[in-house]
Amino acid sequence: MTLKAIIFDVDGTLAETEKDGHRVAFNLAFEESGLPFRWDIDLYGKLLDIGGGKERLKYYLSHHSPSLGILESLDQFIVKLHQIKSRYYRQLLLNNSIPLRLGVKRLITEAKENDVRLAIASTASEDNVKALLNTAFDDEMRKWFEVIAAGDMVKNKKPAPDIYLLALEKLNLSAKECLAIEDSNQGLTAATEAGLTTVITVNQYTQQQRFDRAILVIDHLGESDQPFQVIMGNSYDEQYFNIALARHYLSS
Ligand code: XBP
Ligand code: MG
Repeated sequence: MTLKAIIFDVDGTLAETEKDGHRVAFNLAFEESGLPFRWDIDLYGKLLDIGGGKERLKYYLSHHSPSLGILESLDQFIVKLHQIKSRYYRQLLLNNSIPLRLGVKRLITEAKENDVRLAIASTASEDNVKALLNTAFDDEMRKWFEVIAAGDMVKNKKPAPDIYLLALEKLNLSAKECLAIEDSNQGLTAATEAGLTTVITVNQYTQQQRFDRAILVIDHLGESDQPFQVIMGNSYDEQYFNIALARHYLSS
């Protein structure tokens, strides 16, 4: 099959947003709301198993809520807390914009030059995905992402395949014509269950995870002068992830 589109995960894949972005924003929201706990780097790594900020809050708070004296329903409380968190997250991006990972800008430029379409499939809420795209890309490049599938657009978040199926539907393409780029095990499950060939770029939080169903696992997308390290898979002698390599995987 010819490669028609690349579908990118956002958090951890386009940029390392979790540790210094989302996590910090959650803690600022806890502080503003008078909540007595904070999420340190290790704990947050474990909580990342729960996809979606509201779902992560619900999981954590439901173990602590009896002692917190929350008067309204837990779901209402979480919606408000998540709004506060999202405000802080967007402020953090504006003040300190979190850089794109190595090779991301080059790959999407190469995709555009080769008429390979671009899409997003993220567990994060749509506004938070857009906030990252707005701060990390210029006006022109941002428009290259013609499909954004995110957050509550589907009922079941990753590892369910729903968000990838929605991205494929919006692209009007079959899974066989697209490649997914992910950073986590849940993301890999979601993408492969949707039928997508998937490449993993690991990060600090995901490097110990298993990626048996990935076609390629690398440390980052790389650049011509900064080669990637192959953790698993055949890189066909390429030194960095490019469109030629992406095409190999769909044709093999
Ligand atoms: C990552 C997530 C998100 C973020 C928080 O999504 O699981 O929930 O941690 O974002 P992905 P929100 O890797 O699929 O991009 O608070 O906006 O949910
Ligand atoms: Mg991710």
